Amino acid sequence: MKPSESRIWEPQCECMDRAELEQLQLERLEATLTRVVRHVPFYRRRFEELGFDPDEFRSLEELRKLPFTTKADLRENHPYGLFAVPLRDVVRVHASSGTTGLSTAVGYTRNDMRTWSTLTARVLVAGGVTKEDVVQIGFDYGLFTGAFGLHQGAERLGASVVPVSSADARRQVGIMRDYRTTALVTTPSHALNVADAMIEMGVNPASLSLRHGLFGAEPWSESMRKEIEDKLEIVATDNYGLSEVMGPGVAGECLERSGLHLAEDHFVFEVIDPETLQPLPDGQVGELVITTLTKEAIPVVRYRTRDLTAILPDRCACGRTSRRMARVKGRTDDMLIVKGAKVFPSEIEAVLFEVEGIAPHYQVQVDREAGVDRVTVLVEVSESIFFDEMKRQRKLEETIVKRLAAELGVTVDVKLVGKKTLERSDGKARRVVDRRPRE
Ligand code: DLL
Repeated sequence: MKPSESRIWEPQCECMDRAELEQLQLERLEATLTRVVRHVPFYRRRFEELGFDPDEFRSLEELRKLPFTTKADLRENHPYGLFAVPLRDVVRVHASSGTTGLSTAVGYTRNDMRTWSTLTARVLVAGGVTKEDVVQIGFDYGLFTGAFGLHQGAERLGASVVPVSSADARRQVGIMRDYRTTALVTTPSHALNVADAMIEMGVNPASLSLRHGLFGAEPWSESMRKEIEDKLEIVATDNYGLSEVMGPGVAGECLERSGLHLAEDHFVFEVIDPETLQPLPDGQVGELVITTLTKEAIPVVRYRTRDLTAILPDRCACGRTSRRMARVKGRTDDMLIVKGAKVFPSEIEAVLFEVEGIAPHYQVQVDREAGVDRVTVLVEVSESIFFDEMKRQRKLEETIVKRLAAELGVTVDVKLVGKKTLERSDGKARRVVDRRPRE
């Protein structure tokens, strides 16, 4: 048996025959649509306007006729306006992290909690975690769904959970060493901070028990994965989710690491063109749209995630039959238009990790001068380079500018800054600082 074959938490669901899965999706979708029409005035109104009757719903394709739900809809109905159950049936409330403004409340019934921990357990198992593992959770415990979500999944599968929360990187290293942590769960940017702290503290990764890293909650690049894996001497997997539909557990990589398996028995996934709003075929990058199939407290229909990805067409070698999505490229609202070209911070990141002599910490600043957007990439460099002669600094700057121009198709400004000048985050990294005046 290949090692990956034994790493499936719920084979009866994750390896389901496709026709059977689609039938299950259809049944669950009908139930969800009936439930929202009955219990959520927002959906009732919208469906009535359309003359849509859930009882006449016959095929998954018909979902495309329904309107999208957006972040603005959630905001207008904050905190409990979109809940389909009374608050007495809600056992937990969390919130989206508010990356792009006000965060919005989400709730879970007892059944939702059960589903959630099952799905995060799937992600953990797919990433190599077993009940023998000691799982260190480095996400912030609070309204953010990351810590509680993965914590519950790890407990569910019987692993030993160390709920450190989003402590400073050195503290994470100390605990990792003392508690013999075998799996680290956090954001990729925090994982890199932990790796750097480990080097500074003179801790040899080979002396630790750490083997797996499950990272998510923010975009990261393949080059960043390599950097983290090399520094921490682990296997790192990517996992994705968003609080509006549940939190972590929506999708996660298996050890094949060729795309994130989608929990299709609990959600319907579509990819649309964010401008025309038309569905895109598998393989094409567009905005991910998610409909919940089993959520009781706050079901959502065609939620526009603003995350850019593609559904991968082929089957994975691991044995799961679920489709996968490509690593998230970024959010539609993170996209910068530089001299007419579309640029994502993750593309900048991928280049930076390949340039020798720079610490891979960066920030993208956007200003507007005389009506034109100006992008400056701040890059941290090692002390030796920063205090080195100007000539060497210039040369490095030029190399980065050239490499970025080759990749992005436009020239952006690059500024080298000293080590640790850029803000470090214990949670999601703030990669873009937008200083353009608000319109
Ligand atoms: O970040 C849920 C989560 C927690 C996922 C822990 C994975 C691990 P929110 O705070 O609501 O929920 O933020 C959701 O974060 O729409 C994406 O833009 C981004 N995001 C989440 N996971 C990834 C990922 C959690 N693996 C928003 N890659 C989403 C890229 C991600 N972006």
